[in-house]
Amino acid sequence: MHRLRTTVVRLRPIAAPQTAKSQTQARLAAVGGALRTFQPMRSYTASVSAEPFLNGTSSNYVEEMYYAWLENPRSVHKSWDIFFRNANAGAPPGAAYQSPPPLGLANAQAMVGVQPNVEKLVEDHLAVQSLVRAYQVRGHHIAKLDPLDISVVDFDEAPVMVGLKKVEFYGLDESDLDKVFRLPTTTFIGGSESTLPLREIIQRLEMAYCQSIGVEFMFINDLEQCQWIRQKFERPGIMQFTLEEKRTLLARMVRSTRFEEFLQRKWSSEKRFGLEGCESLIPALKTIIDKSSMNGVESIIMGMPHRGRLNVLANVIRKELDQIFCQFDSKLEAADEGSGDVKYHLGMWHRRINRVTDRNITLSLMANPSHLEAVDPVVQGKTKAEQFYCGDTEGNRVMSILLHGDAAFAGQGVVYETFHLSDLPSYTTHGTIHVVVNNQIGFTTDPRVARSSSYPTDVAKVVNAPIFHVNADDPEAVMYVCNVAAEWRATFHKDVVVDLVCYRRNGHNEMDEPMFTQPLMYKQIKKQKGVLQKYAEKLIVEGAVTRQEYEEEIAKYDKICEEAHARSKDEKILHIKHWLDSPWPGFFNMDGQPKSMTSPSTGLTEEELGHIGHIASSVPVEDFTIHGGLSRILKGRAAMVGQRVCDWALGEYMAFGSLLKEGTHIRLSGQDVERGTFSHRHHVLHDQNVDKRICIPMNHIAPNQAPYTVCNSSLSEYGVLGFELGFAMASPNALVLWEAQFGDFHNTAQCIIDQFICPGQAKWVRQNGIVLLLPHGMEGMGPEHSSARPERFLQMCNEDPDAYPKFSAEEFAVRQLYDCNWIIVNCSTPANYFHVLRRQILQPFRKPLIVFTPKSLLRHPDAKSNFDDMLTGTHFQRLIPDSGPVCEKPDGVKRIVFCTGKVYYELTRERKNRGMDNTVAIARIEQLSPFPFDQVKVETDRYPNADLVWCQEEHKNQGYYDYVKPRLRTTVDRTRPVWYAGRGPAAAPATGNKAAHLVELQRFLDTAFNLDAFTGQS
Ligand SMILES: Cc1ncc(C[n+]2csc(CCOP(=O)(O)OP(=O)(O)O)c2C)c(N)n1
Ligand SMILES: [Mg+2]
Repeated sequence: MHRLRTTVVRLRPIAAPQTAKSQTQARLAAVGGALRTFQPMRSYTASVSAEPFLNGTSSNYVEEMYYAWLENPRSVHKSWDIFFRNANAGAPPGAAYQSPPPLGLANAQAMVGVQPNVEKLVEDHLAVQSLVRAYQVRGHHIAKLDPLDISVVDFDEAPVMVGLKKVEFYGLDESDLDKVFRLPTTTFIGGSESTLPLREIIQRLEMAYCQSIGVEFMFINDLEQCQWIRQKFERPGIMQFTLEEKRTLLARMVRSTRFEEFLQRKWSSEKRFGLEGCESLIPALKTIIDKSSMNGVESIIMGMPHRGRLNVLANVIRKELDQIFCQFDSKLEAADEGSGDVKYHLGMWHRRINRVTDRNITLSLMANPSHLEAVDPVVQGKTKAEQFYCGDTEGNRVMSILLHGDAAFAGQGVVYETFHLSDLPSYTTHGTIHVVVNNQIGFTTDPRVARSSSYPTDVAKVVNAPIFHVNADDPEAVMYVCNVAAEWRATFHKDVVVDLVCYRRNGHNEMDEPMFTQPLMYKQIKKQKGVLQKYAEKLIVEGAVTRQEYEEEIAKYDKICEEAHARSKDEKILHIKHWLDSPWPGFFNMDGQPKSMTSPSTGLTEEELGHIGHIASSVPVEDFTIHGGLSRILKGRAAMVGQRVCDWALGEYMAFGSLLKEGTHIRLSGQDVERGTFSHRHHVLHDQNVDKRICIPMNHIAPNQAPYTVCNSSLSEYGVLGFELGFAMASPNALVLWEAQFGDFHNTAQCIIDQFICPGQAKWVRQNGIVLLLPHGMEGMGPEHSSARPERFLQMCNEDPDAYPKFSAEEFAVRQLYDCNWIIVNCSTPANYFHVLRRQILQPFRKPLIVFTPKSLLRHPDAKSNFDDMLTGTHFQRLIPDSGPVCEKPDGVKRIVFCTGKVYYELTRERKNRGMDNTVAIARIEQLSPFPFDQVKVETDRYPNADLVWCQEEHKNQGYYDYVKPRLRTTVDRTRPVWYAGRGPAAAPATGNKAAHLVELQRFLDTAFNLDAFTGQS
């Protein structure tokens, strides 16, 4: 708006040689192209002050006319035609206007009556244009959106100045209602007419914007998109449906309504979070799916909360009804693992023929936790992955639909985080259709105290998504907006929101009494006729169906339900695997078990290491200028390769490069991961002379390699981690990693960790191999940025600390891994990091992997690995034993210090300084979970005369101590005590004072090497 005004103020005559045609082309190009600017078409030389009617308020109108004139000079009034011609021909300021030739009598009267004055003509047209615009901007405020007619939407009491009675507001009066006005090009209400009487204009605008649909779109800063929406809602006669469409709609309403009624009849005391009050959700989703299938979509991934979930499973995804009904039988026995949390949380995957389009379509509903909206980014990640694997770069074949409750949509921040992913190159799914079940209540809380925005959907405006509010008691209007939403997505590949304004007939669940808290609303709801009944009556009156047909349709569906119910009683066993949202065909054997129980060697040949090392230290494209500092880094890498050693970054390179070469896709995402927070990675090289020219050497490893995706993310943890988890769900054959900027930031994604990553397999039988890289270490940087909170991850391991696992020696490691809920490692060497990344893919099952990654070790001269530790035959070391002088005389060793991660280097330095290399052994537990009981036992047996110390740099109530201590005790059968050397308990993860940090460090190192430290203690 502002831009249009300013450009018109700059109106200057077009340079003479330019033809109107070329101007029009320029305009069209500007509208359709990426650069949406009007500047090139404007080259007027005269000041606006010389043409008094070209002031700010008339400028919109004049601009519209000018565009229309460019396209067709006859489309504007003769006087304007002359003005624009004169202006174009370079007439001096003030001279371009000429009195218009007299109009034909009839025409003149019809247009604006006796109109001697062009200024009045302009003003009246401007008024009409403003009126049109008022409807477009604010018509939704007065649309009849609320079936209960008690709408709680707060528009700050700003009156909407539209309607036949409010024309004075625009400087018009009642006598103008029958005058004919030319319609601006920003409206389509005229259909094929370009002029209409004002009364008709208003009536048509009321039809378009103030009935059951409220369109919110004028905030979109793209003219083409606004025009597209206008024509979808303004064209006369748009809301007409064929008989067949109406009957299909009725049949869908019957299914939706009778399904809930059936459940209510059979299981009246069960919670089902029914859909009553928003039954049109089912036809809404089906319309979106039909239309999208028509547009070529083959797979739809859906995420939704509790409300109406069973109905969606039954009537949209088409899960067999008996499979749903049997979930209400508490005597079902579980046939497989999983918590059996079927009804409200488990997902579903189903391929079927879409009856309307006769095409195959795969529908999946993602399993989700109670945590509202948490599944949103997960759905997006999975959608992105499916698009990626089928080469669908535009989102034409795979799409997502997200359902929301009104309270959750407004309240949960992850909604905003997910919207912000929607247009980022490495995260876009090319448009999501959001459907809000806006029952105007969240549990017992009404919107007036639940949100500060007018609508629950306002968050979507941040990405310029159009919002179609619709009265859910008008199923035809619902169907219409859903069709438009699907077309919008297919046309612009951008997000869109359908806001189904409805009510909730029962309490939050069927056991709740809503009258406690919403007495007036529920008095109204009790009076409310059901939407099916209302729609059926409408169609019967119209003659679209007979009452008998309607009743037959009901009886038919009731019978289907009854028969399914009878079948469900035979169901004795619950197969949770039938409720998987992402099958991994071919990855498991027929019984869903791993194909083998061995982990192959994760090492590489010398040649492979050399080759990847070479790529890591070179620029594999011509004429590419990298930064001088980076040249030095690459030279350093080349030197390391020459010496057959790796630092941390090179170890990671070796793991990624080799997996890519072997055909595994790798996706590394997180804040600043391309360079690496600590400037150590540099996976994307930037040409210093050419903007946006980049090179990713990792994609130049081998001709048939898998692609490498490395992407800096938005500054979000919850959204991005959820997204990557979803990406990792789609296929077991990809290494998907999310790196936190610093490990402590993971807690803003805690919900994804707690609800999905940690218990995902146990709850939903779905394995996931996502890797979390969490920089961690006490380095005197203060309480922030220090701790990735290992204690929290360790506390959530499903392993019994008090029981020594009963596995054979050969299978010990792999069986432990298979049984665990996640793997937690803190590697102290690049080689071990390299191995654990490769093992993640080479092992025959998938588990989440949490890696506490180093900061100072990235450049620590001792934290390097020799190629020998990465060669074929080598593997990940769960525990790295002491290989120094202690090995020669183990009996003489007085103490064995167990530790993990970076503190190892501090311990070895201190030991050396104290000359205790023969008396104290140091063992590194690299894999914390599953705990390497077997290997720890080897160490404790090796040093029978040593006392056992756990040393950590974290505070005592943090880090690993509480996790490790009982396991060490179990390992030695509680025959030896386990002592602690580390910082004392504290509330904050680290001191903010560097000097205090160093004092603390020295103090616990003193304890670790003081052989009398624990004497007399028990
Ligand atoms: C993150 C989160 N916080 C709180 C809850 C508890 N809770 C369950 S449903 C609900 C109300 C949801 O309201 P709305 O989003 O409008 O959905 P509706 O139940 O009305 O369909 C709440 C607060 C939850 N499930 N998730
Ligand atoms: Mg609600």
